[in-house]
Amino acid sequence: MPRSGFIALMGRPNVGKSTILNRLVGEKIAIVSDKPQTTRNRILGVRTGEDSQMIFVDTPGIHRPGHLLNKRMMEEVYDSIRGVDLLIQVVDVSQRYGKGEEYVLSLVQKIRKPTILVFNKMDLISKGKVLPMMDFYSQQFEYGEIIPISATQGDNVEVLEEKILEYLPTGEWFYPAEYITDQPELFIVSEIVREKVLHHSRQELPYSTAVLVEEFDDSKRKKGFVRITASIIVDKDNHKKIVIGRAGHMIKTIGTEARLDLQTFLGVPKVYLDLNVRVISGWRDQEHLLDELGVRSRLYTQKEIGYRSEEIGSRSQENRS
Ligand SMILES: Nc1nc2c(ncn2[C@@H]2O[C@H](COP(=O)(O)OP(=O)(O)OP(=O)(O)O)[C@@H](O)[C@H]2O)c(=O)[nH]1
Ligand SMILES: [Mg+2]
Repeated sequence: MPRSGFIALMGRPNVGKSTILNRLVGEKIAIVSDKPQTTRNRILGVRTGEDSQMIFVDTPGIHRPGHLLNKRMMEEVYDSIRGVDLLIQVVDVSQRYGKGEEYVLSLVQKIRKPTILVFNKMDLISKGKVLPMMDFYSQQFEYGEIIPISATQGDNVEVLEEKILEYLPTGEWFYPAEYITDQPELFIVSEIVREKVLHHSRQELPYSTAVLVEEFDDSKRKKGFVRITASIIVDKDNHKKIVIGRAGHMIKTIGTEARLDLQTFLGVPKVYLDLNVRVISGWRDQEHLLDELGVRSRLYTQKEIGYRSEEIGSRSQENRS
């Protein structure tokens, strides 16, 4: 009998959840950056083996919601956790334990589902340092496993995979073998552009930028090219100047890097990418724009979890939103 089931990745922003997802699925389906709050919606990634199907759910990093955007991001987290068979709580071992981590832990304690604790970024610390951390966490919750890994180096990821399988129920597959993600192609296109914006921006810009694909013409795809027009949406006029850069330098770099990745992703030798920058002040609080941007709104799952998203605010003050 095959094993199959749902596994949610949860944790603070920037701990490496999306990197782990991409590793486990074996394809880059979620964008990754060194800025917190990179992932804004839940992302399904499926890995089908000979007699198993693991369905991973990557979630936005848990933080204090300020704007409507951030509230929706946290709703995505709660919604994702609800129905899964297994939770993977990801901790960045290079960061000190603080309020944010404490809040994630309190959620895990409250949800009481089978949970694997993953200590990620082991390449950044000496092995000895992990023992007291294991000791501390194992006193806080009865984790099924505690597994130290390095997602970027791939260290110990197979061990994690084997352990995950042990926690999945026996049952038929949910998706066909070739199914990899639920993310629409157009959404991934906009995310690839956003990833490049994140790579090149600093301070508040990463939090206040979005990307909207305005035109996607793939009528010549068989001939080897796709034409894309996309807007980088920013909150303020001075952000627009930063994204464009001196003599258009920055937007040119973003465009070049995005184009190369888009060619790989779409499997065509040539992508024509036309990038604009649009200022829409307060976009993070505009319902219709968030809808259009694919930051979905779902029903609050307070009942199942017993938490209000506002509570995150009082628990993890150190995160910005
Ligand atoms: N050194 C090191 N860096 C890592 C490792 N895993 C992830 N990173 C880096 O950590 C940063 C954050 O990774 P993401 O995968 O985007 O983190 P996330 O948890 O999905 O973040 P949010 O989407 O913001 O919640 C990126 O710069 C990654 O390259 C690791 O094992 N070692
Ligand atoms: Mg992420």
